[in-house]
Amino acid sequence: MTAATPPASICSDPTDTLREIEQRVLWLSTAIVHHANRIRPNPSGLKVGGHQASSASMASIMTSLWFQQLQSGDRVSVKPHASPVLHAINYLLGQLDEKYLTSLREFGGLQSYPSRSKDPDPVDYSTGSVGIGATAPIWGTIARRYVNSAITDTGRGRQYSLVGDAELDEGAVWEAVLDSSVGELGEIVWIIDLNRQSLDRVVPNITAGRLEKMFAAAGWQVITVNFGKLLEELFTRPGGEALRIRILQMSNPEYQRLLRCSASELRTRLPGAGDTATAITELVGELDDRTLLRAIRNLGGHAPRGRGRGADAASERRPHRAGDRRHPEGVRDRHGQPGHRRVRHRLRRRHRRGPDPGRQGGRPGARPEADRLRRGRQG
Ligand SMILES: Cc1ncc(C[n+]2csc(CCOP(=O)(O)OP(=O)(O)O)c2C)c(N)n1
Ligand SMILES: [Mg+2]
Repeated sequence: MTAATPPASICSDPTDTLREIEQRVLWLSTAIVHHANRIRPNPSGLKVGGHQASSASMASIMTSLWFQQLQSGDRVSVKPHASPVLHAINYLLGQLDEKYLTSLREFGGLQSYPSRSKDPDPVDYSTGSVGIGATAPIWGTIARRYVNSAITDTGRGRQYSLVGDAELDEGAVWEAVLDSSVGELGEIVWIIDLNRQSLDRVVPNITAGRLEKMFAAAGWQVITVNFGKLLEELFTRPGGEALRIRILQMSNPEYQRLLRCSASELRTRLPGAGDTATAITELVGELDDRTLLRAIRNLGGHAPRGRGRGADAASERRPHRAGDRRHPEGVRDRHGQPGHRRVRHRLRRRHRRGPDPGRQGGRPGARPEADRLRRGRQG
């Protein structure tokens, strides 16, 4: 297996360049799974597995992150099912030998899920157990702040969690989101991949609006990047608002079905049966087949400019985005103190109180770190 041939031209528009890279990442991540299941000899006949759709929904986001956004101090926790995307990116960056591309889920090869200890290429966080990967960067942030304030300056950076929408079923996620000390960690950025799928199944009732409200209620800054440039432009035309509402209100299975329609089927199905059907029919009647097929899949998560907008709008003071290295003191918490100092004070208070009893016995189920943070807040 080899990567696609080099681009015929170096594109002057950075968005076009990103698009070229994204296509390679998408192809490679799909091919990594395909090869493991359909090409590699499998004498035992045991199922190999892998999740191509789960990688496809992350290809644009991860391309934008790695090739446009990330800086040296940043760390990323990648949702389990997107491990082929991470390996494809590492390969393109020269950090993974080509021989591994044919080794997904093979003994000694690329792991099913990102693994710091077993994968041969750089992985910031191991994420096999859903929920753990999403929240691990919180501990990474606290650890880095502590090391920076108590031992030596190791630099700063954002801590990204790339989270599957079905990962939000995990209780550990909401325990972390609701913890008020997490609200002071401005480096944290979670990117939720709302692909409406879980374990290759379309989930009928994941509603973006409800999730937005849950994060916002916990004090997080929420930036929703729903649509790409083409759809945004269509929404400004007569019938556009009706189209926007129709897409937002349709069920997940219906939307997924439209992605597999021919242009003529789409013209029949997309308007729906509501009062606005005529307006939507007239609007899509203005579009040629190719534009119509592009429009229905023109979501924000696949549009580099859309993600750029989201990143630019993110605050440095609340989770979702902060901790810019251009600010030497780091992020200020709501008391006006640099956040890392606050963590240091907590740890000092604990030190004066003596060792943590939960840690002494090493009892199963003890959660000394969380307990310590809570006590620190009260003390
Ligand atoms: C604690 C735990 N429970 C269950 C699983 C099995 N599992 C693996 S990925 C996943 C969720 C997949 O859905 P999502 O996060 O939305 O990713 P997508 O496939 O859509 O990319 C689950 C339940 C797991 N890995 N860990
Ligand atoms: Mg999903």
